[in-house]
Amino acid sequence: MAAAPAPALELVHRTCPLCEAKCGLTVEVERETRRVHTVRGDPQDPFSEGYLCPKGYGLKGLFEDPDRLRRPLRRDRASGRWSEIGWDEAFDLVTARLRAVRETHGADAIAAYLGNPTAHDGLSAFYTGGFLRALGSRWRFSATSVDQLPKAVSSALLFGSSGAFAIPDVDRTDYFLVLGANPLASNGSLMTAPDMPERLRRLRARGGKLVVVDPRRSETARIADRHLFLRPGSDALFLFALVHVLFEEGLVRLGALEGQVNGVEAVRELAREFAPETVAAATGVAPEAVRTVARELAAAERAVCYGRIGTCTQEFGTLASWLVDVVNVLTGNLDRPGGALWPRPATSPAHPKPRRRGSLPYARWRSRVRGLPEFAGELPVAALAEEIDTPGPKGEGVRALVTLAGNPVLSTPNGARLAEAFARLDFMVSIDIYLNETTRFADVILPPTTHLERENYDLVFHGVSVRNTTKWSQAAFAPEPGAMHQWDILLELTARLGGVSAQVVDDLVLDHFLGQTVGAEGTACPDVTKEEAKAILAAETGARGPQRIVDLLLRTGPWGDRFRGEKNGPGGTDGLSLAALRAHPHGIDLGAMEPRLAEVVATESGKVELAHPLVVADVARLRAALDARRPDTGAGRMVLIGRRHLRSNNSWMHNLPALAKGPDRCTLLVSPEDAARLGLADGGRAKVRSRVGSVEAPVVVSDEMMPGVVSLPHGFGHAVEGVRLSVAARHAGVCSNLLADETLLDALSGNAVLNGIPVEVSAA
Ligand SMILES: Nc1nc2c(c(=O)[nH]1)N[C@H]1C(S)=C(S)[C@@H](COP(=O)(O)OP(=O)(O)OC[C@H]3O[C@@H](n4cnc5c(=O)[nH]c(N)nc54)[C@H](O)[C@@H]3O)O[C@H]1N2
Ligand SMILES: Nc1nc2c(c(=O)[nH]1)N[C@H]1C(S)=C(S)[C@@H](COP(=O)(O)OP(=O)(O)OC[C@H]3O[C@@H](n4cnc5c(=O)[nH]c(N)nc54)[C@H](O)[C@@H]3O)O[C@H]1N2
Ligand code: SF4
Ligand SMILES: [Mo]
Repeated sequence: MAAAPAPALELVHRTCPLCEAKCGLTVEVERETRRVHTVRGDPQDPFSEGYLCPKGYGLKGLFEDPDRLRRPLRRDRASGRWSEIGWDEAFDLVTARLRAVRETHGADAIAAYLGNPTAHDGLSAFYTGGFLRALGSRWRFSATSVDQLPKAVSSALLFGSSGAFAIPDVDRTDYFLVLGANPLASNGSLMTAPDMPERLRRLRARGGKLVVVDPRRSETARIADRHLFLRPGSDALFLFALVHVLFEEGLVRLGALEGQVNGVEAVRELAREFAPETVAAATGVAPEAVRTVARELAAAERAVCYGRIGTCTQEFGTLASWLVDVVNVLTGNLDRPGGALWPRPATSPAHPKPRRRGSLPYARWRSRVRGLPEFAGELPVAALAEEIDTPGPKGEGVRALVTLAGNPVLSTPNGARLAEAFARLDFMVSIDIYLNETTRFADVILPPTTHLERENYDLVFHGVSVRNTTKWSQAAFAPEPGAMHQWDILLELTARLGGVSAQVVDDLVLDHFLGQTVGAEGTACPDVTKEEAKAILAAETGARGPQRIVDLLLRTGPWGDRFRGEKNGPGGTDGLSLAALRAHPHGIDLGAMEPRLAEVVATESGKVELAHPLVVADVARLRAALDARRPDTGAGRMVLIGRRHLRSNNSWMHNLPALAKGPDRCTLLVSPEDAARLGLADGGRAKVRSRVGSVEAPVVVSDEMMPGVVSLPHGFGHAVEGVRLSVAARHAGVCSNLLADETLLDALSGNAVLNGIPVEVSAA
């Protein structure tokens, strides 16, 4: 008997869209039957060299997940029932309702919230700005203000640009000082570097040192040369003490930065009062340990200080983020190989001239209820609930909401208040792939295609990568009939809100990028007219959609073919274009980061501004907190921090059986001292209370916790009415953001405090 013909397996190469590491994946698929055989790390990817984590494999589960939404849904408010509707009907309904709110109450009655996955969908990113402009509201929120906002603010103050994140050169450094990051669980953030375990192993193998400062002996701390316990929220004090020692012991060496930096003396003055001995009680770090780290940093040939979530989502997030870069400047490690550098994405301008900015995009408007400052066009999400549930005397306030790839009910502070506020909205639309804790309040859910059905190009994370590379992600499958890409959804909504055709909007978006890249002096291609460029793009890439914009940016970028077949590629090879990327499906290596300070710094003076007045003013707040920070562990008073697990991704991958299985991960970690003092037993249950809420969680007693600090991961809490998450519901956990207090902020940036939340802990 003849064997049945083996199914035709095809290999699809793409970049994993799930976290910032951006691993190259090879997906083995059977196109005809739309089956995913397996997902593997791609050994030929020049950046990730075959690495992947369990979440990468999760793309298979995500594609197959029966709970994942595939058609627009409409909720009947009376019955609470959901029904599938067609796209046209959905778009009509959404535009009519949003317009009605805008006409009656003004554009600011509509708020928008953008979640984390928007950063990973490069092709739809081109259309988000236009969509937000079509909404016309200044009430824009995003996951930025529960994440990297303090780093964006400090980078804007130091370097004149909120996107100018200096990235640790982990592959070449000799001394890696890590505060508030756990790359062995998170795989790195604002430091795109696939296979952090191997990179850190190599660092140590070449004689380098890894030092981790964290209130928990994290997975990363466990493999470090030294781990220092630090009281949550006291990083700015610790870093000021480091700076103090650098000055006191004459260890400051600007090196090549000499003449490029203003404010060194001002920083010396500010640091004077923060001696290691002065801050020790507040930080919990022994003065001698601070001095040792300062001396080692200064002595290392190449060293870098790096801070992430733990240094951002806390009371002094901006000061801590600023001090991280201050330390790099004072030790001469900014803009130097092995220190912190700025990557050069293939889609960035070929001849960047920093755009000097007169004024900072800060506090140009403020939130209505609490007067919180806008930054770069956004308000802090900690203000969202009150903007809905506290109407003004004339009925002012938010009445309609758009969420795009976000789950703020689980991800932002005081989720309970936010959920109540969402239930009061006149209208809500969510562009999302799940009916979850947030989208259950929507009137309409518009689900885009899932990752394996779309092509992708990474626009964000090439800009924070420890190495310059470029790669086009292939789609594994055509979209299911009747499915829409996220960019197409945004385009259609923009067009309908503006009363024009989608093609008109699409061409406007392209035109915006053409204006920046061709046909004028100072652009990459002064001798290529817009019309010529548009015609070439239409012929080679298509007459609509985001692919042609990627093609344009690649051709006009540092390695681009300039529309003239120029050999600007690495090593004098053919210049980049989308076609060139398609011909290299594993990606192209573009080399290590290189110094480029003059291209990046966009301050008025053209120099790094070490002592911006806003930062200097905020130091008074730090000083005032110094005394208040002595550990007070009486009567069960503790502070809460979060943590991440390799198999979990914020709030939304708990519905995939392969990832969700295994022991309960939503546990409260408690130090043995605290457990004994509070009468908590390993395996028992604890009640954790904060000003805004309380939850119960299973206790794990562990000496990895600093006494006085407990840890609960975020992103859980799936046991709520009305969600369609059958797997997640069985591993529901509790939501740590029911404890996060929306009134606790990093005052300067408005970022939420998610680490260092005062709580009371008792046996349940
Ligand atoms: N306590 C505490 N809270 C935290 C943090 C913490 O450390 N501690 N971390 C914070 C951080 S760093 C972040 S980034 C935020 C994240 O906050 P959010 O972005 O609000 O939350 P996510 O959990 O990432 O939810 C992503 C949403 O997008 C949907 N989704 C996934 N892929 C797609 C897609 O391709 N298109 C669309 N349209 N939807 C999609 C998912 O179903 C889900 O609803 O959480 C923050 N919250
Ligand atoms: N597996 C997995 N990977 C992820 C994510 C995920 O949810 N799961 N989320 C992704 C996202 S959106 C982001 S932004 C990144 C975040 O990437 P990371 O910043 O590496 O995130 P965490 O693993 O939360 O590490 C934060 C560390 O800060 C410590 N910490 C808490 N408070 C303080 C403090 O006050 N001071 C100091 N010094 N340390 C403190 C915590 O104990 C923890 O070890 O991860 C990304 N990658
Ligand atoms: S570390 Fe995991 S989730 Fe992150 S990009 Fe790689 S495979 Fe994807
Ligand atoms: Mo994040």
